[in-house]
Amino acid sequence: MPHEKIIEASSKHPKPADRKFTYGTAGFRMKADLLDPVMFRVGLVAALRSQKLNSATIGVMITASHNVPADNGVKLVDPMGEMLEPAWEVYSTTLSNAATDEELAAEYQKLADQLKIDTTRSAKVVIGRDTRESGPALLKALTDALDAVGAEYEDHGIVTTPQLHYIVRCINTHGLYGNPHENGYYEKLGDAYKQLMKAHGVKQPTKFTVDCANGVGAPALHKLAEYIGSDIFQVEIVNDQINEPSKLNFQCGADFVKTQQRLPPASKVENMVRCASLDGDADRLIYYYNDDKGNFRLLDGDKIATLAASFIGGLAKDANIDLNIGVVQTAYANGSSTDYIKKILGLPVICTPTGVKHLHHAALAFDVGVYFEANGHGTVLFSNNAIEKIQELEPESPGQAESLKKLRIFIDLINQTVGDALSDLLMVEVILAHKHWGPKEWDNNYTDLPNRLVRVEVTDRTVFKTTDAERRLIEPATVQKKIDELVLKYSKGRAFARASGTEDAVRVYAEAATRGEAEELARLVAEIVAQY
Ligand code: 16G
Ligand code: MG
Repeated sequence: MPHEKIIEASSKHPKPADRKFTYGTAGFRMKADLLDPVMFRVGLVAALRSQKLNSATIGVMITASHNVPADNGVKLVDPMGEMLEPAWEVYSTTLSNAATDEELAAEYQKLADQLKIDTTRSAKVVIGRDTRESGPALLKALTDALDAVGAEYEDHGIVTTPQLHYIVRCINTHGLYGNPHENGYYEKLGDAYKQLMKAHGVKQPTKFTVDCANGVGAPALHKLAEYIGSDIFQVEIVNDQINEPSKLNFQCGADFVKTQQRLPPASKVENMVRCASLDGDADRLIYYYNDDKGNFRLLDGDKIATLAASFIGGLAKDANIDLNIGVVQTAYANGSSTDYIKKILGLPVICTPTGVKHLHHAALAFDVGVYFEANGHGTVLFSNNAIEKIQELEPESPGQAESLKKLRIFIDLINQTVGDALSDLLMVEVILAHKHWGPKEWDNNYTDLPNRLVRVEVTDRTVFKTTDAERRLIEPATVQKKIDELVLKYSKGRAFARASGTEDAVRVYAEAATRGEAEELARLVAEIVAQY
């Protein structure tokens, strides 16, 4: 009886009575020493999810991304490498909160009955984890659950989050998407990069520096760089000390650079040298440089999105192929980037709530959907319709043939499952090389409006309810009216407040024509919010 096995196995992973767990924007995430019972329960959910989907393989990624080393987390990956279906986030929350081992077994059965899941059929799960010290013990809690219900599993060890998403898709497409292991990933991306650079005689502009946040992106980037070869990929890797767990995300990583607006201390580079940072699980990328006067300049997710959209648009035009290209952003996108996409690139823009799953979903509406959050999560999705069009078109001139060929390879260069720092990095390098651009030329596409992000502690952040893709508050009742009145006083002013999905706080974003105005607007909106 799986029932008794669940109860017995669960007794080694008891849930503390005073804890309430929630599958949030990025799965479960908390202090690692609290996560043990959650991991066990996630194992049960993963097995049920696989059984529900006719034994398709489900992914489990153990990571806490850019959080401090003492944290950890877990998230589930659906068969095509996409994020878990929202209804199952709720089931995960329910199972994780069952008070006792018996209650857990009962909830498991209740869910199976409710969803008509045949729990005797085979369940398949693949697992990956980041470099955190707590990873192996949490893996054990997970596999204890998988063993209890007789699920088959493969442990892929230390891999980036996007690598695990890639592996899941490869398995479920029976290799059509690529070979289902870490090396298959380097081969697929690396070959596409080599072809786009070498076959076209394009040279990488200069050496550049990548900060790997002392996380899992470091070994992955070393392997990728080795596979590609230093003749066409001249990367200087810093913050790659994964054997010192306390250094993870410390004074480095995409989040550090974005919030501190400065180079990580380890990146000792000359002015005008382009740099990039990954986060702790390598699903987020930002670029930056110090200009000729030594001023820090950020090239964030918005800049990556506009670079990608304009390059793909150009290729499509030269290939004489009609593709409906669109860009998906969130409210955090700088107003200048949105203007640039609409007015200069002439492309449609959709704004969604924060969180990769929302952007990803919206991007599916286009033939080519470019989605990026300003913080650097994002990718480019090519629809089946677009891929067919690109594969089938017969070129009528050498120029058209060349662009078509590049477009075909470009699809393989970009991870289609989820935002991927390494894949995005190769994409940016290819585009800069093709355009013969350094960081300054890229930066010059448009000038960011000065902006400010503030974190506000409130008594209860759940009272803040938003609408219009988080750009407006509907509750508490009078707050939006006050924000509207304030914003009117600032040239190019825009501001919004939203409850964080990952921290117990409300975030306030403001932008305006000058730095002083942006800061003042953010401060005043934060003061309004802080009253609740
Ligand atoms: C999570 C999301 C990220 C979002 C961030 C917002 C994923 C994989 N990650 O890290 O997309 O930008 O949360 O955090 O979806 P916040 O709600 O605390 O502002
Ligand atoms: Mg991450």
